[in-house]
Amino acid sequence: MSYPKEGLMVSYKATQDHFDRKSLPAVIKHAHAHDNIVGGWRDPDTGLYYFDSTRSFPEDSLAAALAFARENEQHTVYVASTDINVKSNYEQEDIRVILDCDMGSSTDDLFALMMLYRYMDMKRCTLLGVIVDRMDRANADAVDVMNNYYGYPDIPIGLEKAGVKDPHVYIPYHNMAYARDIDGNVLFKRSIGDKGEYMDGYKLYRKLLAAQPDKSVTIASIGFVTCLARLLQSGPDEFSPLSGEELVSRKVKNIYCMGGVFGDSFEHDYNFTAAIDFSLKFFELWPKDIDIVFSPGEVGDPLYYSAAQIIEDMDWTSSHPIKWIYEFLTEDKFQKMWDPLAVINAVEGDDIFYRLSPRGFVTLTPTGETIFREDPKGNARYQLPGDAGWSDFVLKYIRLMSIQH
Ligand SMILES: [Ca+2]
Repeated sequence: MSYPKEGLMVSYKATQDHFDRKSLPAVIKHAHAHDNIVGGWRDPDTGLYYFDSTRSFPEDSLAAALAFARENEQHTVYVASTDINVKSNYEQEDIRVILDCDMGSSTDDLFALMMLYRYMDMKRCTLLGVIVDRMDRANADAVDVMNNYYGYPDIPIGLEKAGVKDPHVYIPYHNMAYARDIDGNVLFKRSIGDKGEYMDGYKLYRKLLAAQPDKSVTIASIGFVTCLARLLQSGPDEFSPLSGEELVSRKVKNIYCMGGVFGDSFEHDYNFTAAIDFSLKFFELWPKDIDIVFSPGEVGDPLYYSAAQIIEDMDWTSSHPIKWIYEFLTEDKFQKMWDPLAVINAVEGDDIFYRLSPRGFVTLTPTGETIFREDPKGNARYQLPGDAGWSDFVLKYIRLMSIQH
């Protein structure tokens, strides 16, 4: 007998609920006839060992493992090399997501977007569109590159055209879309050519929301709220007779926002203060009965994804837009994984990954402070920081997504 060192382990439904000496032979018989793997765990509450005949998938085949988990009504996929369990959420319905990002500055936006493509591969969500809330078409072209690279070339992209002037750039990767190899050939494919136009971000919001069922859309906002503020102030147009506020009230289910400072952290919030006039409008006009979950910077602070790990995790290909940035553009030693936390929460729901604060209302001051007032009728909650084990788990989960292909 030996212990598997790697693989995505999923149990067969046929051997479900076997947990005593008497039922063990049936499990072993099934395992012999299938994959020769017996998985198991001990329930600390009952002291019982549960055995299952188990199937192993390569660790870069998460979509196939999850499809098998759903077929077999299994709640988890066990990742042998990193000793983590990934929830299959097999009963969850499709989540319709709009991603709103400040692409072109920090690379965690790219990882958040990558997670959404991987969730789509796993049939966990539908990405309706990507809004780039930072001006400059190169940033939208970078999203176009990502759409094409990950096999979703038709996902619509909107671009902010009257937003924040020259916000700070942390890593100048906006030219990634035009990268060339040493022979001068363009490295990454795009759908929208140099002469193509991007729809204004708030307009694309209006178009996408108008076409969706009521209360069905989840927004993951991981940059500035420029386009959201303009959406909320917009009037009727060719896409909808509703005002922006009415459209949001009618169509949006909830929003997950990377930003805010709560609890013990004193770190300055970037996303809201960098676009403060837009942020104040957003906080004023966002409907008070639509849930908003904040992901404060301190929750993602311990999640260091190092440049060496990024390059290693993407060694399955010689040409990758995120890896290219770390190979050729930046000396940065790591990127903190702030933005993926809002996306993970948006797709996986509120009960899986996080502890959330009680409900309340959040207001924003003109200096960018987020003030939380507890109230059971409030629409706002925020993620609470996890312990070291939690941070380790989430980083392993994001890294597992990086190796999928
Ligand atoms: Ca961001």
